[in-house]
Amino acid sequence: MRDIHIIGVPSDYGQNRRGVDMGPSAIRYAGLKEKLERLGYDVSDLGDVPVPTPETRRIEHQKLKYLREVVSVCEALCEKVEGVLKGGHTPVILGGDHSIALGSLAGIARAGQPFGVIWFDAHGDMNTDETTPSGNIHGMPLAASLGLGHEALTGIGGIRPKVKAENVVLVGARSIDPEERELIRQSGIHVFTMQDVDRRGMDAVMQEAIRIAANGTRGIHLSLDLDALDPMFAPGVGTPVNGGFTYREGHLAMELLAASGKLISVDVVEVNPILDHRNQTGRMAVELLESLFGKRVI
Ligand code: B3U
Ligand code: MN
Ligand code: MN
Repeated sequence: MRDIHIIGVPSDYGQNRRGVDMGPSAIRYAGLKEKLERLGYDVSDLGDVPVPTPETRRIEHQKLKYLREVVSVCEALCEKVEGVLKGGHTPVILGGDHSIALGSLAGIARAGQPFGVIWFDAHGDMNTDETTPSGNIHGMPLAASLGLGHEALTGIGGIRPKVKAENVVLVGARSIDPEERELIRQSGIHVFTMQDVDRRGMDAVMQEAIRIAANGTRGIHLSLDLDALDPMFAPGVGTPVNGGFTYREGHLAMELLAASGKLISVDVVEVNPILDHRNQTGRMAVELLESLFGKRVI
């Protein structure tokens, strides 16, 4: 069994609501390391990637807020992820907002291509500096990973694009901006909306998602935005959207990914302890990771 290496990324530079910077702490506090060890893994916590203090920084670009800081955090994460993968281990990356996934994907790309991505999210994260309604970079990382948008973002890690659209699957989408919708259509990524999950069921959707992401690749990265879940089960996120996955759908999806044997890395993002209730969302993140790493009833 491959060892697990935990990397924290306490960055909230991709959005303007403070709190997600405490995500890694909340997830660790919910017992991540011990629970993965109980499943039989050797688990090392590599600590956090250095993140500058927001109060010492200012916004320079309204359509790409904190661009400089996002890039430096992602470059540092990229190096760590590349090192963990080249050492033969599995990185478990704790955000932070979703902008950090650019660093995760850059590191994976540097360790070897091609790979596939399953992006669990209520949102598309397919905006660019030209389409963004907010200027928040956490709405852009999937686009940037595909080579779309500002070159400072698409160039992180020195590989552009990091992943091919044909191996990218967005699951759980239910809140997409108008121009973002156009970009998604043109990009050629695969999208399973909540309607698809309702109509076909999580089992069929995930089997298909895994097939697409694994097709011709060396494995799959899961980018898990906790806002994919319904706010009833994950209230501690910055931009909750009603109508998300139930507790059981979330676990089934993780179990199917575990059974596929294709997982190479995972990032868990957007946990915001300030908006949470007694760390419910941090605990949910850990429970989902247990299922992802093979926890079974019998
Ligand atoms: N699509 C919107 C909102 C958003 C994206 N990702 C999150 N929220 N978490 C935007 O600002 O790009
Ligand atoms: Mn997201
Ligand atoms: Mn989201």
